[in-house]
Amino acid sequence: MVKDSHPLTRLFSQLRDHRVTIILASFCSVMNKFWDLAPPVLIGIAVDVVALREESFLGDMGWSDPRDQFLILVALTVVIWVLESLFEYFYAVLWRNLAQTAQHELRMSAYKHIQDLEMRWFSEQTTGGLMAIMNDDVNQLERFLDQGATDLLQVATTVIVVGGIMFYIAPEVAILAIIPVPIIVIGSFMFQRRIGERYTRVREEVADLNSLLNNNLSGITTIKSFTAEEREIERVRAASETYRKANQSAIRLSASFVPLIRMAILFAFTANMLVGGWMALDGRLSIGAYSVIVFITQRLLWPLTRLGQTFDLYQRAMASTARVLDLLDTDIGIVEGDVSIERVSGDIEFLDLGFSYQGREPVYKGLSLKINSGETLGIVGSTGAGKTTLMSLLMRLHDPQSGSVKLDGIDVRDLTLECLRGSIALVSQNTTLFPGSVRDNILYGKPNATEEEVLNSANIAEAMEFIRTLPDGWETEVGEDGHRLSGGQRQRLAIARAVLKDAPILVLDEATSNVDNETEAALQRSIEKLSKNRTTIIIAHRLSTVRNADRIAVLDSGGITEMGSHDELIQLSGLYSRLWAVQTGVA
Ligand code: TTP
Ligand code: MG
Repeated sequence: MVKDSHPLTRLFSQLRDHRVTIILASFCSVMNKFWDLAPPVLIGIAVDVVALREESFLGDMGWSDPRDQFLILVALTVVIWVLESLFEYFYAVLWRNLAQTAQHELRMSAYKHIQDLEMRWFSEQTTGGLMAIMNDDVNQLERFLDQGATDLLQVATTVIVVGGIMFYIAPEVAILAIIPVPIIVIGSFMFQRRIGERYTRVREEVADLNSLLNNNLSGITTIKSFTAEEREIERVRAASETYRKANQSAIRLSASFVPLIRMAILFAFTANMLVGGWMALDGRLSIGAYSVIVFITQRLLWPLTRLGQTFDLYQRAMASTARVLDLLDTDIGIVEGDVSIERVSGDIEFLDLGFSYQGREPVYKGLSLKINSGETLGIVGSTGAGKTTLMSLLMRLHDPQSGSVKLDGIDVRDLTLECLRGSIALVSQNTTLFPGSVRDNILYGKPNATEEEVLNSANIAEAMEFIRTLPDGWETEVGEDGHRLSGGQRQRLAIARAVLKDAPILVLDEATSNVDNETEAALQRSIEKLSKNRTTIIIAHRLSTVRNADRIAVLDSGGITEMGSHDELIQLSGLYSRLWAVQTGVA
């Protein structure tokens, strides 16, 4: 799909599976309007019958008795009203269902696509912005399909049918009635442009207001602890006020639209009344035809007053469609390979790595590190040294700019993501728990695990005891991101989840930083057992956490500066031994 083709074209191609529905729905909208325009003609015929009796239009068709003519008229009216209602029902059902389906499909493809995008892309987005695309923009499209598409079709039908009837009856009068139409359409469009700018501002202001509210609600603890309530009220007040002002300026303009259109229609209406009336007096226009003209001009009014709104709906929908489809067109930066290793043994090698986050100083300058299968490796280094990033490169959350990462001798870029990420159990520094029960959160590591496996992993993670004391035990809801648990409890659930995954490689990134020393010691013993038959990488600031590792790597100034067992590193009298001295209080 070409990015710069018109959003409507792109939308149609997105909805191509629903072509038949769109055509049927459009047909029903047009037919509904068509029959909706019939009553003025019926009134004209009725007047014609009363005025001309046997000589009337219906009389000419062969029904000479005026009483019969009225019976026929009634029958016609019933048929027309039934048809109009039927088509109304069908277009409403078809468009609305299409709108819901399109909304659902678009949201799902957007979500699926977003999930596959690389971390680098995410770091350039705001959650608020992405939410806006998946909610507001997708909804906007629904609103357009629900109402706007029918409106546009029906305005067009009205203008064509009313124009056609008038031209048939009295071409001179028809021209007078049609003259304002293009002016109104162009006027609406220009008006829409101007109000569009104001609506854009409203949209921006509401986005700002929302992200402020969002941030404040999730940061309520910080606000309270700094007793910043007054300041925050002031900030919210200012943002809400700006939003109100933006809306008011849009309202001022939009409220003037319908009255203006009404004035334009007034011209057509009075001109018809006058010119048509004179023609009727002169006998050049039958009384029935005159009635049709007067009544049907009225019918132009209502759809045209809605035109501004409809254009508005249309433009918003197109802008939203463009945003959603642009998102769908975003390239997935991380392209997976197709090699899948039968049994990963857990040999990891970082070779001459060069990597920097966008617009930042390089994190590594040719870092090389080999981790043997089954080994337990500790990684230490100051804050921001690049420990977490190294694990991100291993899992291909990012790709390095130079050098390579290998798993069992195979470049990770050649592996399927399923194979690569499936063979690594990660307890990350910022664990995310999902709303749900304690059990659900542990099961996240292996949804089809048995009860025994779940209990076993909770045991290893030293989580059994506190789970038992929770009000609902295993079924206790942990809340959004586990906020109803303590930091250490969250960490232990995260460990249990990773243990349950039972992968050949286990990565613990500051996984025990929030638990007390006693619990950590217990955890270390179980992790040691666990690490017997798998490659284990332990990242920690607390050196006692990595002390028992087979080897410890010190990450500093973009490379591995020291490497060896705890004792060897102490002997070396480098950074590690200095840190050890500080932490144990011997310095
Ligand atoms: P990390 O790899 O996150 O550093 P770390 O894990 O060693 O630090 P800590 O002990 O505090 O957990 O980050 C390495 C550098 O990369 C750091 O300077 C911050 C920078 N960085 C970015 O520029 N963008 C990012 O998205 C991330 C995650 C880090
Ligand atoms: Mg880190």
